[in-house]
Amino acid sequence: MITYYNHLHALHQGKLEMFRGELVPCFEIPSRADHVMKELERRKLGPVKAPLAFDDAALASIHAPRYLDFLTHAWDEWVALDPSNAGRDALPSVWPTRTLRSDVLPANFSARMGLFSYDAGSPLTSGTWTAARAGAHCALSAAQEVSGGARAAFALSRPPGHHAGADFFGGYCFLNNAALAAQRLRGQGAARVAVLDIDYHHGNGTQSIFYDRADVLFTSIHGDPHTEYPFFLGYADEQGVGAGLGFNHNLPLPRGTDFALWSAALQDALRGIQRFGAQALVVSLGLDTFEGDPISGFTLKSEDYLRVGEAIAAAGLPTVFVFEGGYAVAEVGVNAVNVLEGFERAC
Ligand code: Q9C
Ligand code: ZN
Repeated sequence: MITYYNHLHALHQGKLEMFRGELVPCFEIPSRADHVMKELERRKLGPVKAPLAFDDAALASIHAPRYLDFLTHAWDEWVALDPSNAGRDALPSVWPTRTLRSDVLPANFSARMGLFSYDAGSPLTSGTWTAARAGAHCALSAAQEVSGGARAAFALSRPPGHHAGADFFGGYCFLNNAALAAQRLRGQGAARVAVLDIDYHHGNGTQSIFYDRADVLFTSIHGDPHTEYPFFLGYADEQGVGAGLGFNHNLPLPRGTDFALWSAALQDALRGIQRFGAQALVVSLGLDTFEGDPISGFTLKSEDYLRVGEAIAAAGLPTVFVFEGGYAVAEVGVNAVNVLEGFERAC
C-alpha cells in the first residue's frame, strides 16, 4: 500500500508537558514516526510519497476559521509576548469552563491558548503549524488515493489528530487528520464513511466533529473514560444527536484488557460498520494499546497487530489508515506495520 509521509513532522517537537503537577519530557516525540518509517522500508510495504498540495480551504472542511487563523499565527504571537519565548514552548494555563464565556475571542494570547484547547499536555512549538498542516495534507492525500480506487493508503504523520476538535487542540493533537480524510472521502462520492478509532484513548475530537451526522459513523474502542484520558467523553451511552443519533458507537474497556476481550470488541465494531453500509473506512491507528505502552493500560502484543490488520481487511472496504498514538517508541514501528501487513496479506 502507498504511504503518504510527512517529511516535516519533526518540526513539531514539544519539550515538556504538564503531568501530575510537573513538567515532564513529552511522550509524543519525532522518533515515533521515524521508527514506523524505518520498518515500512525494511519490509518494503510499498511506495512512500510526499503529500499532494492542498489549499487551506481543505482544512476548513473540518476546522473553524478562527481556530485555523489562531494556529497560523500562534507561534509568532507567543514570541512577540517576550523574545525569550523563542526558547520555550507555549502551554495553556486558563480555560473557559462552565459559567465562563467562550463566544468572545479575547485579544490576550494566553486566553486564546485556553479558548482553543482543553489540556496542558500539548505544547505548541515553533514548527507545530507547519508540521500539523503537512500531516493533514498526508491524510487528505491518502483519502484521495482511496477515492481514486486504491484498496488502502496510509498517512504516516505526527502530531496525531483524533483528540483535536473543530476548534480545539489537546491530547497532542492539533488538526484532526482522520476527520479530514473521512470528509474528503465523502466529498469524493462515498455516501457513507465509517471511522474506526483503535487508539487506546477515546477519539473525542473525531466524535464531536461527526456527532450530529448520519453520513459518518464514528466507532471507537478505548480505555474506559471513568479512569482513562480524555475522561470527559467516550462513554457507551454517547450514541449521537439529532440526525446523528445511532451513528456514534463507543466501546470502552477496562484498564488491563487483553487481546481476547479487545478483539471481541473489534468484531462488535466491525459488525456495526457493516450494518451501517459504509462505502469507505478510515482507521485511526493508535498503537498505544500495546502492553509496553508507558501511558496506557491494555496488553496487546506485537503479533496481535497482524490479527488486527486481518480483521479490518475482512470488512472489505477501501481503507485509509491514519497514524495516531503509540508511545512504546522502540516497538511502535513493528506494531504499526504489523497492522498494515496483516491487512495487505488478507486482501
Ligand atoms: N502524560 C494520543 O494518543 N496525557 N494522545 C496523558 C500522560 C494525554 C494521548 C497523561 C494523552 C494523550 C493521540
Ligand atoms: Zn492514544
